[in-house]
Formats: sequence, C-alpha cells, structure tokens
Amino acid sequence: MPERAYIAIGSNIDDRGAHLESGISAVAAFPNTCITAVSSIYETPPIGPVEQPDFLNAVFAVDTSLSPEALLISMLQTEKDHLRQRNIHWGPRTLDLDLLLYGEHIVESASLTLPHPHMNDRCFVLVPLCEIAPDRHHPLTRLAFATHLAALDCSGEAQAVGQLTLPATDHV
Ligand code: PH2
Ligand code: MG
Ligand code: MG
Repeated sequence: MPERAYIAIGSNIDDRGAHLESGISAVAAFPNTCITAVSSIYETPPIGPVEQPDFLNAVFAVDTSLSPEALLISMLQTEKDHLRQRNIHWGPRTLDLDLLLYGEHIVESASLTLPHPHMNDRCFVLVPLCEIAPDRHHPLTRLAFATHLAALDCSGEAQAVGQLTLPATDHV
C-alpha cells in the first residue's frame, strides 16, 4: 500500500520559482510516486543565523510506494541535480527538499528523523502545510497541524505569492 508523505520545498537563490517547479517535477518522476496536492508558493523571510535572501517555500503531498529511506535518497539526489552546495550550514540554497511526514511513521535513524523535528516551529512549513492538510494530526503530539499553527505568530512570515503547477505523474 502506498503511503502519503508530505515534503517541504524551498529556494532562495537565482530563479527561485523555476527551482520549485523543477524540484516538484523531479519528485513527480520518482518511481511509484505521484503528487496529490500542492500548496501555494509563499515568500518567507530567512529563519536562522545566516543573513541571506528571502525564500520561496511550499509544501506538497505525495502518495508513494518508496520506503522513507528510498524517498529521502531520491530527494537528496534531486537537490544535487540542482547544484545544491552544502558548504554553509543553514545557508542559501537553490533547492531544499525536506521530508516532513511519511504516513504516521516515527523514525529516529542516523539519516532520517520523522516527523521532521522542527516542523511545528516554522511558519514557512506550517502555513503551506495547513493549506493542504489542516486536519491532519502530528504523529507524536496527536494535535492537528491547524492547532500547531494557531500557537505560532506567523504575521508577516509567509506571504502567498503564486501557485505551483501540479505535475502529471504515473499511477502508483
Ligand atoms: N530553510 C532553512 C533555514 N531558514 N528560512 C526560510 N524562510 N525558509 C526555509 O526554507 C529555510 C529558512 C534551512 O533549511
Ligand atoms: Mg530545510
Ligand atoms: Mg534540507
């Protein structure tokens, strides 16, 4: 049975919108994976210690028969294909793909932590996630993501600026 996973996508270098479009198209081409929902595109101020340009962020859902590890490996390869440089921790990036949720799975391994450990703290994740899955529950807190979002002050933190196109995919 395929599982529904949620992926956060971001870019803050060069043509940010083009990176989001080609990143999501690359995920749509993963084997046994189809995109089932995409949020709006949000412009967000950079969070973290490094001064850098504003991001475009979005969240999308996939139904996939890939394991969490196989999905993650394909996502990291997609980042590399977009010439992602990993020289500055939390620094600017052409394409960032973060696995937020994989069904209800709870994973704590060297390569992967699920659910994503910071997802409930970040407006640039929760605002787009709640656009497509407000009633979904966090696997550890058991609270709806809309409840987590209500606990944050996201005013000025995520401005909808456009739409992603939903790429056509193979059937799972
Ligand atoms: N990603 C980071 C660090 N800071 N800030 C915003 N607004 N959006 C991001 O995607 C982001 C960030 C590390 O992955
Ligand atoms: Mg990230
Ligand atoms: Mg990342």
